[in-house]
Amino acid sequence: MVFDSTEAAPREELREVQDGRLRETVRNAYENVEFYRETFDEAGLSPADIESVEDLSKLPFTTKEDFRDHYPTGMFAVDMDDVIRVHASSGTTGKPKIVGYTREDLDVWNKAVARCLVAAGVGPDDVVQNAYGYGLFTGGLGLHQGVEELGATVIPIGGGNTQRQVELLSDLGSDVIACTPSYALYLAEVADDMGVDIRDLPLRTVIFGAEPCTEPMRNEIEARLGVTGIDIYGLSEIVGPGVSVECEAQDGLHIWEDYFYPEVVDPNTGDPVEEGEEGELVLTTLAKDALPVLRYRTGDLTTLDYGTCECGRTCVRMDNITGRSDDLIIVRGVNFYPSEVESVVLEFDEIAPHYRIDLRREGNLDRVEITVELVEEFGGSLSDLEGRIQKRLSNVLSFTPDELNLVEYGDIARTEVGKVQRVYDHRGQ
Ligand code: DLL
Repeated sequence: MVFDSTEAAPREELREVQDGRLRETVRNAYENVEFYRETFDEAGLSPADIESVEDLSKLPFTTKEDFRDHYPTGMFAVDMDDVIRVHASSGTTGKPKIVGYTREDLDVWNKAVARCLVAAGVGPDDVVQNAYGYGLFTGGLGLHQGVEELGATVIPIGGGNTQRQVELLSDLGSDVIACTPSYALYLAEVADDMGVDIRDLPLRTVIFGAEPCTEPMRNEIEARLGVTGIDIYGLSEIVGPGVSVECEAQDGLHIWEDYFYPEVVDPNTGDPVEEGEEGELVLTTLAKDALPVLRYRTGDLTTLDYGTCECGRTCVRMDNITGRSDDLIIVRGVNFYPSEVESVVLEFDEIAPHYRIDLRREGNLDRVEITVELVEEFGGSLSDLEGRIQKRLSNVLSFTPDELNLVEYGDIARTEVGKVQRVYDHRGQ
């Protein structure tokens, strides 16, 4: 089942659509956004030089700094009169990135999210509980309008209110819940405390996104809630949720290529990498009027796979994003990603799926402290457990963290709304 036939169109047909839309996008960006006009002029390029997606590599990248430098609306290609909605990225530092949509842009976004829902196995008869935050964050309204576009039922509860979420899952028999992966796990804990077993409820799918979810974490969500976990990806600068999603095969996220053109580049050199090789995802919008974006460096690390998917969709698949190029932690010359710590945390039944990493500097030396939580019913030997966890961490990270704290169940702050923070870097303070 697809929402519209483009998702499974022959690739030559898709390419024609992409090329036509790219030319239109480039023209719009050049004529209406001073930043792009200057960028083209500096590179000695004119819109006529970009005839097809193959010419994209001639263009410089657009970066997060470019958005910051043109805060709040300097990247817009239309007057505010034609913008009917604004949103903002959920960054925790600095100024947020303000993004805007014309009516046509919202229509594209609605359709992109509706495609995602259908790929996730959601149908018009389903009830979708939307636990993404409403407001400037694109998650809430983004998912909401996609559910309406599809003609399914949306419960606009938003983030937080967790006991009420559990009640509604039960009282309205929600088939699907959309939320961050960390919130899905928190929901399971609260349901446990309320004496409700979510696995006995009709809920069958969690559409999670907005933050990384490793495979072990997905398994945990699926087991604790008795659901299929479907990963949805997106970012405000490009549209919001709905850039890509897993289909029921759970084997990569289909990017809606007629709306968003993907490239993967080496994060250090900016050169394209081979298909299947990991690098930074770079996206170009192909159907956005208010905010056309050319070659945007997302910071998210992934690979692309143009192979055929068992679901019949021809749109390329990207791998689940488990890290960002700026997530990389470097301590004492060793590199690691928080997702590697997470994979270890999730291997142990004796600890809960929550952790935090604190980085400190003592003199000239960096220290890594990892804090994990014991499960409520833990009754074993602490020192034995600590030894086993440290051993696994050393194997996976190739160094032994300076400190491993085992704390009581519930001691690590949960996120009720928004994205969870795992890494606290105190080194610059
Ligand atoms: O988080 C949009 C969204 C809302 C996506 C709801 C999915 C569901 P921003 O606030 O602009 O937009 O943050 C975008 O979040 O560059 C990634 O680093 C991260 N991210 C989003 N989805 C995923 C995902 C929304 N499925 C930034 N897996 C992106 C991993 C994700 N990271």
